[in-house]
This record gives sequence, structure tokens and C-alpha cells, in this order.
Amino acid sequence: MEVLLDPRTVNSRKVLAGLKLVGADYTVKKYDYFQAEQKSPEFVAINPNAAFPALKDGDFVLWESNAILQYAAEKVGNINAYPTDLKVRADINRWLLWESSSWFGSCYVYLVENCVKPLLGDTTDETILANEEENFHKLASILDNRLENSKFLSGNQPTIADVAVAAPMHLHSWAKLPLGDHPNLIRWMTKDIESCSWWKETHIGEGFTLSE
Ligand SMILES: N[C@@H](CCC(=O)N[C@@H](CS)C(=O)NCC(=O)O)C(=O)O
Repeated sequence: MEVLLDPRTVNSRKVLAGLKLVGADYTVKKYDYFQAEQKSPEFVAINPNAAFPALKDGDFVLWESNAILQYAAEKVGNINAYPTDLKVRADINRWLLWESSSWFGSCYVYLVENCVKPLLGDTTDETILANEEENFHKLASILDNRLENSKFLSGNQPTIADVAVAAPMHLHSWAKLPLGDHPNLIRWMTKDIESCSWWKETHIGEGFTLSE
């Protein structure tokens, strides 16, 4: 499998971390988000959404990061990272859909306003941040409640649901995600997720710096 992405972006890091979690063999073709290479004719021919990431497996092309996580887990047959029990799998699929439809968008507001804009010399818009706050806390409370009696989102070991939901939070300090009222979410992210090898090996630092 080959993944085409910029490892500094949320959904690209998600895929790289997920491929490591499931134990997939893969190669990476790197693009540059800050040079708008997701809009290049070459990349748009692969992903017409002009957004990272995409995956190629022979002639098969797949985009949507969470679909890539599902495909890779199925291909490897990693039933710890993507259990086959009907209800456990439905629960994981639910978090994947929720992340893509709700959580990513809310976290992205903080990433853009507090990280991307200042980096590009633009001004943070406090009104945009204030307008997002209520929604962010509603969503974060859902995660916080879920994690009250559960180490990971779906039991005692990480699954692709944890990878998907953690990815939009990946620069949470720099992005100033308002996590203060959500102690279980803080514990999960800073202790349980950030100590995992698949998370550490895909580390992105402030300023969108890569370690390798
Ligand atoms: N739902 C898509 C979202 C992909 C997406 O929004 N990718 C961002 C980077 S995290 C991107 O490349 N956006 C294009 C742009 O900002 O021009 C997925 O999960 O793959």
C-alpha cells in the first residue's frame, strides 16, 4: 500500500498512526500542504476532493481517512484494532463517522485560528473561537463521559476509533483546545494516547515540525 499525504496534516497523521497501530506495510509519497500540493492536477487525479490523504493499493484508490483506517485494519486482519464483534464494530464505526462529521470540524477551528493563521502571519479571529466554544464543549463532554469508565474509546485497548478521534487533537496545547472541563478526555489524550508508540512515532511539533 502507498499513502499519499502531508504527514503534518490532521487526517494524514491519523492515517500514518492508524497504519502503525494495525501493523500494515506501506510506503509514503509526501506532498506539501503549505505549497497547496493537494490542489495539484497530479493529486486531484487521485483524490478529486483536493484534500489529504489518499491511498493506493495496486490499481485500487481510496480516499477519506477513516475509510483508509477501516481498509487497512481489514487487510491486515487486526481484530484488536478493529474488532469483528457486531456491536463493538458498530460502536467503532459510529466514532469514525462522528469524528468526521462533528469532532474534526470543531477542533479544526482552533487549529486554524491558533496555529495556521499566526504561522502564516494572519490574525486570530477571537469571534470565530468564541462562536465555536459551546459546540466544542458539547462534543468534548460526549467524549469525556465515554472515557469516564473506559481507558480507550472502546475498551481497554486502542482501536482505530481512538486514532481517528485523537488526530484532530494532535496539537492540542498549541491549538489551545479548551480541555480544562474535561478531565477524562485530558487523561486519555495526554496519558493513554500520547504514550502509544504509534502516536509517538508520528509526532508533529509546534510549528508543524516533523522529527524525521
Ligand atoms: N474527510 C476527509 C477530510 C480531508 C481533509 O480535510 N484534509 C485536509 C488536511 S487535514 C486537507 O487536505 N484540506 C484541503 C485544504 O485545506 O485545501 C478525510 O478524512 O480524509
